[in-house]
Order: sequence, then C-alpha cells, then structure tokens
Amino acid sequence: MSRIVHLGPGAFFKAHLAAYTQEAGGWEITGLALRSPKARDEFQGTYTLLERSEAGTERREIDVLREVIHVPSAPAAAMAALTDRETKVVSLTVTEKAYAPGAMTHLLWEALAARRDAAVPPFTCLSCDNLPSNGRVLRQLLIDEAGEAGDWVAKAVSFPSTMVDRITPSRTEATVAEGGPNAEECEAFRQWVIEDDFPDGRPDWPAQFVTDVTPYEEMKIRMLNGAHSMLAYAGQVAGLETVRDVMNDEALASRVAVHMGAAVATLDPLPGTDFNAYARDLLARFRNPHLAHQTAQIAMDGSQKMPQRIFAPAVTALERGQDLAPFAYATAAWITYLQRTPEVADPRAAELRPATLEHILDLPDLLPSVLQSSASWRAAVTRELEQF
Ligand code: CS2
Repeated sequence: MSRIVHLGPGAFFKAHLAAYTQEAGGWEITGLALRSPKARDEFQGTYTLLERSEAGTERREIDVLREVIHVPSAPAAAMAALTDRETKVVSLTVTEKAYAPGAMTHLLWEALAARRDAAVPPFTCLSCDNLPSNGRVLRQLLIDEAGEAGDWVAKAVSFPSTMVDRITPSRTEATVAEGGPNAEECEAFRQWVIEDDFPDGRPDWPAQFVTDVTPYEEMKIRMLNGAHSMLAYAGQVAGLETVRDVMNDEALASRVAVHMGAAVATLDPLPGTDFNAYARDLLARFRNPHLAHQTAQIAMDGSQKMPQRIFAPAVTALERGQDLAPFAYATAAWITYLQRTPEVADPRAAELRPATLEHILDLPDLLPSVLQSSASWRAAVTRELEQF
C-alpha cells in the first residue's frame, strides 16, 4: 500500500492530515516522532477524533496511522520507513521553530540521498506548518543541507506549499473521558489548500488544489493566526484562559474584529474569496462554545510566530500608509505578556529578556529592519503599551 511518512504525529496532524487521508482511502501513514516519545507511547492503532461544532460533537474513528517510530530510539527503523519504495510523500507538522538546520533537515536529506543512491524515486516533501511559502522554505533548507548535491534536490524533489487550517486545542480530561486516552478534539471546520505537485502520486484528499498557495497562506496567517496571537497575549495579560473567554469580553472581541479588518487591508485581492466573509466565519469559529482552546497554547513560541503573523502585515500597512495601531497593539500585548510571565515557552526566551520595548524591537532576526527604523512604528507601539 502507498504510504505517507509523517514527521510530528501530534494533535494537529491527527485532526487534519490523518483525517483527510482516512477519507481519501488507499494510503497508510507511519508517524516519526523526532523528539518526545509521547506519540509512540500512546499509539494504539486507532483513535477517536471528536469534531465539535454548535450542532454537537461528531466522532470519527481514524485507523490510517499504522505505527509511530521514535526516531532517537529507533533511527534504523525510521530510515527504513523513509527509504521504502512505497513511501511516496513525507509530510511535516513540526512547528515553526523546526524550520532551521537540525535534526529534521539531516534526517530528510539522509533519506533522500539514500533513495537517490539506490535509484528509488524521491518522496514529495509536504510541509503543513503555518509558515508563508512553507514548501519553498523547506526546499531551501534541504538544498542547503545537501551541500554539493543541492542542485539534485532542486531538480529532483518537489516541495508543494500548503495552507492548513483546523483549530485543535490540546487534549483535556473531557477529551479523554469522551474519546479515550489517545483521542483528540478539534473544531468541525477544516481547510486544506495544496499546490498539486506530487510526481510520485498522492491520496485523493478532499482538499483544494491550486497552482499557487501563497495568497491563501497570507490570508490565513495574517487573519486567523495573527488575530489568534493578538488575542492570546491580550487574553493572557487579562487573565483569560481560553479563546472563547476572550471572545466573551466585549472590548477584546471588538479588538479581534478590528485586527482582522486591518489584516484584510494588507492583502491583495484573491479571486473567489471574500475576505470579509472569511473574517465573519473566523469570529464565529473563535466563539465556538464547545472548544476550550487555551490562550497559553497559542502564546507559545511568539518569536517564531510574530514575524509572519504581525510584523509582515505591519510592514505592508506602513508601506501603504494604513493604520499601524492594530499591529502595534498586538506587539504591545506580546511585550506585556513577556514582561509579566515568569516562564515564557519560547526557543528565544532568554534572548527576549529584559522584555523592554527597546530591547525587543532591536533584537536581530525578529523585526524587519523597516519597522526597526520606523519612528511611527515605535511611537505606535509605545502608545499601545499604555493600554496595559
Ligand atoms: C494557533 C494555531 O497555536 C497557534 O499558534 O494560532 O495553531 C491555529 O489554531 C491553527 O493554525 C488553526 O488552523
């Protein structure tokens, strides 16, 4: 049977790619856990996905995930799965911070090189993380990792970009009580936009196939994820534990709507997509009373999320002479969160201290230089900090 090997077989993968693959039929998945053995330890063959909407909870039994290998404890088994001829797609949900040279890029390049040497066609690399042009980012990392063989990677391997969407809170006691120890829960809504570039085949996923995913990614990252980060920091500072709690706070809920409007203004039109309707749907999804999506979960790894979610649209707003205040507010909320949170979960946590405005705005590889040198941006963030 044709196989997908998936790096990062956590909750989001179980609610999204695995559910789509289950529906497509005809393919199986091997999960590779790169760091924590948790996904291997809790693997039981099948799991229940609880899809929650206003109308109630739908249960789906998922059995396409056939095995989970913990790479550090079983590197040979991981390599065997990656180099097997039936493995035609290698997909990833490894979070933003893994897109740097390291364990992930070594493993993929080692497997691609072994396949090349054995005359096995390369697998398609499918990034499913919330980064703009995620396929192109991964492609460049693999070209760099391959060194002298970079040209071969560029020519022989395909890296379609994707936009993935499904709100997936971390498992709670309620998830376990209803669905069992390895269940996951998510919203009923889901979306997947994929560049259709799979030379060795792919499942017949019920997704949307396009030639360029960039405008969909920009819409989603700036509108959904940008508003998410803003409300997570503002919510954390206000002592609000979940997204729905924030949405029940009238003042904050209207800030969320304002943020989405500001994000829309930075987007180029996308034929067939009504951004205002998308914003209305997002607000309803955030209000979902049946999901307890923790603001602390979204607040994690801010240094890896703020650039594409908040700073990139702020640059567009600056260039277009639009209002900077919503992006400055989100930045001020982040800075205030950093100042008031004793243990910040972020790979750059140490560097983010002291979380003063000057220190944060001047850190290398965080804010784009146009913002760093913009007096109006600094003034806007300073003004918004007074809100807290
Ligand atoms: C969230 C995302 O945790 C976060 O940073 O913004 O995980 C979000 O829930 C998903 O991208 C929704 O598709």
